[in-house]
Amino acid sequence: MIEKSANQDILARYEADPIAADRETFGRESDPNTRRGFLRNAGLSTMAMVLGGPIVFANEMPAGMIPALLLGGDEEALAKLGKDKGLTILNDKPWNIETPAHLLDDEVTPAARMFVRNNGVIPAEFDVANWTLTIDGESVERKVSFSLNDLKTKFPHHTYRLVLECGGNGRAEFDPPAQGNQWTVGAVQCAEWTGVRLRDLLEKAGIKKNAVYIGYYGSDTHLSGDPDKVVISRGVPIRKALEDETLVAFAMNGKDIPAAHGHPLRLVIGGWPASVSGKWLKRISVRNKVHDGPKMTGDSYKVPLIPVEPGETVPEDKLRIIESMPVRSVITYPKSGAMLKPGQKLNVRGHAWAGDLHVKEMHVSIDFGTTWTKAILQAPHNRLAWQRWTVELELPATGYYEVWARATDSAGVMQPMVVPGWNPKGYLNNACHRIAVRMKG
Ligand SMILES: Nc1nc2c(c(=O)[nH]1)N[C@H]1C(S)=C(S)[C@@H](COP(=O)(O)O)O[C@H]1N2
Ligand SMILES: [Mo]
Repeated sequence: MIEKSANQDILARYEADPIAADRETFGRESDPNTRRGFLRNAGLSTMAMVLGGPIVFANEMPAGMIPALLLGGDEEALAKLGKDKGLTILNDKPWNIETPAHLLDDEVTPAARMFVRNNGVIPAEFDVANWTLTIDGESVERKVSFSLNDLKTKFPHHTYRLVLECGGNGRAEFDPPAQGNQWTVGAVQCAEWTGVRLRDLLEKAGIKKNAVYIGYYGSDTHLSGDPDKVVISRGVPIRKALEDETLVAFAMNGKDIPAAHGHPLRLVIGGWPASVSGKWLKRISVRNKVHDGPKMTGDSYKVPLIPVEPGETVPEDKLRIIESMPVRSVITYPKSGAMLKPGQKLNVRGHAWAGDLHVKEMHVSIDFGTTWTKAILQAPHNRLAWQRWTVELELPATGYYEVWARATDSAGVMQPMVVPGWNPKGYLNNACHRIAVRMKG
């Protein structure tokens, strides 16, 4: 019999910090790259107790491998993170979870259906009572700190629905493939965030004339376990930081922000790669130059200035930082593969968004892009929120169809029907989303 509480405890420890849990359980006094030789110690008996018997071939077990008994199925892991069982786990160290298109149908994305993109480990605990946000940097008149209570009580509250889309959404379609999470279409969400304007906080610190950029710092831990190593620290030019919709948020969808999404405080910046929306927010630096934290430099979140050959190596000075995200849409109903009865109308709907712009028109095609039908498109709930579109179609005969969806932004730019410009890190694939629909007699 497995001791349930011990099992849960070990699971919780592995979830919070797999590397530390592994070290705690097995010890690490011999070769750091293999467990060979130290399973004699106390770690072995602890693990044997949890597993209900000794690991017979313990000496052959690779380092860092969690015994399969301790791994739930995807559903179990998803449930523990408060996620809908239909989501797709792309990686569990760190957690990266994608939402299938048909689960993005809600107007406001519920927490259970929000994709998760972590670069490091979710903080193990949150000292909410003593949580502070510090504003500092070369370009502030004075360094200031706020408690959560200060933020909630001393500044006006604002609520916006904001599209947060990972810069790598759609990466899975690039050829040759780009390294990183193989997102398809579901690394996007539009939740409702409540907080204070970053602008109001920056004004308290006093923004110097030479301010160029802001950079955030969160409290997640680096995968290496090194407490001094920053996981990710990105930011935006000061003009974007000062926009009305740029929030330091303490609530999401009317509740506390969930652990995976930045509890208890998060920077939220709609329309730009979601990597600029720093989770578990502790500090914002106002910089006198383009922020240079981890994942701002090198080739992170950058695309070639001019088109390149697929597979080409692009030098850093030929890359630009991604700012506003390109126009895109997703079909959220029906689910791909839907089966209709003869004569049944096909109702299709989804969302469309366009970075800092808005979506002007939405079209769908059932003949591989030969002809297009205009969809009904709603105005956004607020600037930088996605827009609902709906359309009713008639299928001329029984058989197999594909529905393609194409949005046009307020500057007249349309989504491409095929994968756009290849780039080394696989960003900004905004090709039309397509689903399969069948009609059978
Ligand atoms: N502190 C911190 N903030 C972060 C990240 C992170 O790993 N650590 N990931 C970023 C990236 S790359 C994305 S796409 C979004 C994902 O937000 P979500 O997990 O709430 O969907 O958070 C961003 N903010
Ligand atoms: Mo991302």
